[in-house]
Amino acid sequence: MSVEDYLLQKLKTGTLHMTLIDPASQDPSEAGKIAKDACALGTDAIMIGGSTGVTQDNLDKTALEIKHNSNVPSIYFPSGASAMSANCDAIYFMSMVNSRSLDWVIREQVAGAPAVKKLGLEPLSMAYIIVEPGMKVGEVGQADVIPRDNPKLAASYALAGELLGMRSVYLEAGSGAPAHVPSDMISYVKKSISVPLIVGGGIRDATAAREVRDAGADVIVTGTIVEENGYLSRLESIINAIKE
Ligand code: 1GP
Repeated sequence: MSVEDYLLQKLKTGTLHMTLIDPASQDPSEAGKIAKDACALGTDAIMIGGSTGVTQDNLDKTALEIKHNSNVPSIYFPSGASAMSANCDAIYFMSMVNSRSLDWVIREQVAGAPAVKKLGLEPLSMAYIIVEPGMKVGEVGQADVIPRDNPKLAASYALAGELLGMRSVYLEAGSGAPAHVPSDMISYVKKSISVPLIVGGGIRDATAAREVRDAGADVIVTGTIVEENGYLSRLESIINAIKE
């Protein structure tokens, strides 16, 4: 079964959780341990990526350890075309649709497409939308961040992505954001599109995860918490809140 079919099947049972692991944040064996823990707690997929510091070497080694230690698909969440690994099951083939730079809208995709094809990576097409504050990814990606009080603008970007043929939409507040994407924006975007809605950035506890789920997110991504000591109980309460 393709990763996309797996995700679509699982979505029929409720909201999904994905654990984001940044290859630049720990050594590969630690990444494998995090993946194993996250699988045991019920995460639905592992995303691998980060805004800076991902190299061919740390990506290959981290993705391999994750593959050996998990029983869910691993999806590469790239920051550009410079690193690509066949050790991942799929790749978010994504465009930062609100970037001011053509690099992140299409040029990196042009540079990376032949390697995706050659490696046989399954592409999961996605419109990536950066919401205020945007954090590092908003800065690096030169995003025209969506103001937090403008859900209509977010929905227009999301719908434009869907109409261009993109098969999912990601609302991103930025890793480590002090607040997640506002609930009214999530609801407004969810009502405007018919493809799965992924939400991430700044979701740090069960209350926030529940709020994001209830607002209409189909997939909730958490990253930073697994980089902190004693992440197990926190990750467990977030995944339980999403699945309850
Ligand atoms: C970043 O949305 C993800 O791309 C995860 O964000 O690190 O804040 O959980 P956090």
